[in-house]
Amino acid sequence: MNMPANLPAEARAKWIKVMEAKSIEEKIKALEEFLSTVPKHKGTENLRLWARKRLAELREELEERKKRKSGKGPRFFIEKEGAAQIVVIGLPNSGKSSIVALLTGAKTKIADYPYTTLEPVPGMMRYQDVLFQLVDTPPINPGSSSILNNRVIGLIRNSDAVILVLDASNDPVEQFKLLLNELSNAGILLTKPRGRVVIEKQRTGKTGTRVTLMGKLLDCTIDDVRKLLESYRIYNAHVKIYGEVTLDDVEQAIFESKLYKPAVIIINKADINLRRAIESAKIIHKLIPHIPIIIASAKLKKGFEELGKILFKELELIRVYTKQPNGRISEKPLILKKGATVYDVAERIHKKFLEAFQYAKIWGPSAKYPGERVGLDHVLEDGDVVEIHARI
Ligand SMILES: Nc1nc2c(ncn2[C@@H]2O[C@H](COP(=O)(O)OP(=O)(O)OP(=O)(O)O)[C@@H](O)[C@H]2O)c(=O)[nH]1
Ligand SMILES: [Mg+2]
Repeated sequence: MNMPANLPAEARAKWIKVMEAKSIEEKIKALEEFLSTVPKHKGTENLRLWARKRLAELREELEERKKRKSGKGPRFFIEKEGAAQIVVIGLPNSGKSSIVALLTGAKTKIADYPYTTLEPVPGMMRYQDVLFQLVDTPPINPGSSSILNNRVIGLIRNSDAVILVLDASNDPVEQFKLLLNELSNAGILLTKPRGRVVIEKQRTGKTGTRVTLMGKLLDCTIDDVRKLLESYRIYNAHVKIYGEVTLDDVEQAIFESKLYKPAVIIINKADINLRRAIESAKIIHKLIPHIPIIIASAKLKKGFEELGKILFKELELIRVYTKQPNGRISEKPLILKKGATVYDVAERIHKKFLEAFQYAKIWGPSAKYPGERVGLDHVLEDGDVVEIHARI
């Protein structure tokens, strides 16, 4: 969604109410009021579209909650388990359930007709010593704002990554475009933005707005950022800028409208039309070069060998093994984000390790030599062993 820069003051003021809403009911009411103050012209078309979609999502979420409270209806929220939650999406009958069942053993219904799956079904998939949670989902019905579509979008928003399942017996390129369009309408990006803006609103104290530059602003100054926030009546906030960011990006961050999710494409049913699968992979690769593509067949159980490794890489994870002085190395790794430091490990083990921290010893890829002594800000790599020494 591109936010029009010339939104009237009244609409901006209403937006604050949306941001400050604490309950879903409040948010719905505030969003309705906001929408009624947005002038109707071409420049605000995307914004109005987005706001209406968000409203539909919120209303459904409210319905869901009511049903859940009364014990009726399916749950459309899956509790996260394992190293990451990966939602498997696709058009009807593409083989999503077959793939999730094959890779996780989950008991999910498979049948030769569309709309077999009506509720999300989770299962665990193993990659070396890492477990990923795959979630089978109902099919996406392109171009409709059906309840199921909104629910799948909701699942994606809450997930760590998506797998797009395309059907080689159909037209995979067309399916990919339809899915991509559906996601982008819902504000979900599969392409990593150049930069990232985090806005932490502070409710208490009159500290003013602080801007921290971890990256750079491309077309504006820190002062412009502050002024923009003030035009939305945000006076107390901490704005963090990562990577390369424009003033537009800051405005979109105010509206919390875009979400990036790492993605992997599976072109399934390659047993039916391998040539088309390969041709389509080439075309899709040209469209979006950075998304990995797997050509596979759930029926023949072939082509999924690299999936775990690819997911691990796309999710930008590392495994770190802990060890007590003179003790054994833990069997289970800690799963951390790339760029994590000894600080993150100490914090994960126990807060007291942070307070009493003296030094850490490191073995593995990030160590200059086995048993290197390092401090809290040492950046770790996949496969490191960490031994923390603390005054305890
Ligand atoms: N030939 C072939 N058939 C497959 C393959 N994967 C799945 N199928 C068949 O395709 C049909 C649909 O499979 P499902 O796994 O139910 O597909 P789905 O995407 O979950 O379908 P919905 O839940 O309705 O969206 C079933 O008849 C499967 O047996 C494959 O790799 N090759
Ligand atoms: Mg299914």
